[in-house]
Amino acid sequence: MTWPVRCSMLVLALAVSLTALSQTAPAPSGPLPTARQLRWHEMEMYGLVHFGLNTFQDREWGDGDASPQLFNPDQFDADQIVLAAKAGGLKGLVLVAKHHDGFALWPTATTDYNITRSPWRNGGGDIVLEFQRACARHGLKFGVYCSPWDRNHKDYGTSLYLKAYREQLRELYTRYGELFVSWHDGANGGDGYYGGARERRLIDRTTYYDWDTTWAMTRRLQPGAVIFSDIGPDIRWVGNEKGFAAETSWATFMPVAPDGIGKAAPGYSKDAEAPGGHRQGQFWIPAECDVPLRRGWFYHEDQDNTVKTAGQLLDLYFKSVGRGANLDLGLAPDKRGLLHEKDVSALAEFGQQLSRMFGVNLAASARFEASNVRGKDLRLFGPAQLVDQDRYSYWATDDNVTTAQLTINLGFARTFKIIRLRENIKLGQRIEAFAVDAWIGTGWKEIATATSIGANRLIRLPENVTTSRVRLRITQSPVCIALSDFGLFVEEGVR
Ligand code: FUL
Repeated sequence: MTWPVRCSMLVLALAVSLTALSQTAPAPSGPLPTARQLRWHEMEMYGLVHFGLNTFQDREWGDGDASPQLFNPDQFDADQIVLAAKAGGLKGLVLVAKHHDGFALWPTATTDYNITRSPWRNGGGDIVLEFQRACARHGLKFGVYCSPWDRNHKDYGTSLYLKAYREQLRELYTRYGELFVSWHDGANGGDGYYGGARERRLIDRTTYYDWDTTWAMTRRLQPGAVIFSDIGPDIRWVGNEKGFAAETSWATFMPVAPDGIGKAAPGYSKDAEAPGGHRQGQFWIPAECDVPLRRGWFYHEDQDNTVKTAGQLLDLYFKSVGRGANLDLGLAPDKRGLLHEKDVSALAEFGQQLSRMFGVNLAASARFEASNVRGKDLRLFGPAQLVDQDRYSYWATDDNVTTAQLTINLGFARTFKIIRLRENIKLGQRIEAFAVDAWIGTGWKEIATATSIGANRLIRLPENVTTSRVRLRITQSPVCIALSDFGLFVEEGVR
């Protein structure tokens, strides 16, 4: 080999290894989200529709003995409900296909206690299908909630009921297209009609439902759907029905039984641990914050004045989506089969405020300076990745750099009130603490500190800040940084 050839080969080898070095992404850290969980995180908000015999009885929990003849929503319009949800920024709807009273909103072969026995459309209707089709028409995802507790079923408490319950799920999983979630609540109050027995039936929540077998079926028939329950396996209940996660909330979680020792199960877990999750949790099980738009989950005329205002919804948005969780907002169609006008306008106003607020990122055209960029590779790991709207492109630091700072030069004085950060969660939840400073007068002034970020972290400052320079300091992380988003937003006209 001649000298020039040897030389150029050396240069080539060097170039190749340098490129390889600079292009190495940080190693993932801790539990990681699955593809179906990533899609769920991207949704941020969806709705939970409660509608059924309860609506016609003015009740939250029916006993399971009401006549199907009561169900007759003469103006039912799934499009009206779905469009109202869409205007509110909701990206999907979960329909309660069967609540605890056992009344099935679809023509199921598993029980007579279903919609075919109602006068609505002469028994030929299918509410589940109507919602699924309306969601598809308007670009929303669709999911189902089928209550495990069934106060109508005569076999509730025996293995015969469990067979019927699984068959109900099988029908729902196979007739209504691709579902984004299979939602399972943990309630079981004991008393019920139970085919006329009218008694109290208690089951062992840790064994009776044999969830692992059911969820294996979910995976087989709906591989793209996340499974929600108090404890996951994909999404955990946040532990309250008020719509908020803890200020520090980890997507990582380890289900714990109420006694702290036994096996946890849906309806049998330590709720108090759910709002915050566990930093050292073994699984990626982020929180869903469910809360009704009105006081109750079902429609009650005397609750027309309890519809949350757009301002209240925004507050909940900050305390759920803004803490890395998702918001699941309860919608309650009325006896007509429509969302009440008040609910429709609250949703519309909320949606408008959200799009106004997050429409313009004041940091989008800023000049970023990072104290460290992984492998000095600005193209792959530079701070420009923070404003490209891609949740998975990111600013990263070298492996040994676990604290870093970023200066955001806005060019001229801007006023903002909201700060948004996101991590590239494909690499796990990494950052544990950070601070934000603003250049005020002649120096830096700390304007915010916070902890967990994960899929999303929103900070709503107590007042507007006006500055031309902002500084982000990542102050604690066990591993190098992989931040995907930095945003500054205005809050105006929020009622
Ligand atoms: C709970 C139920 O008991 C409520 O009625 C409602 O459906 C709520 C979303 O889940 O477990």
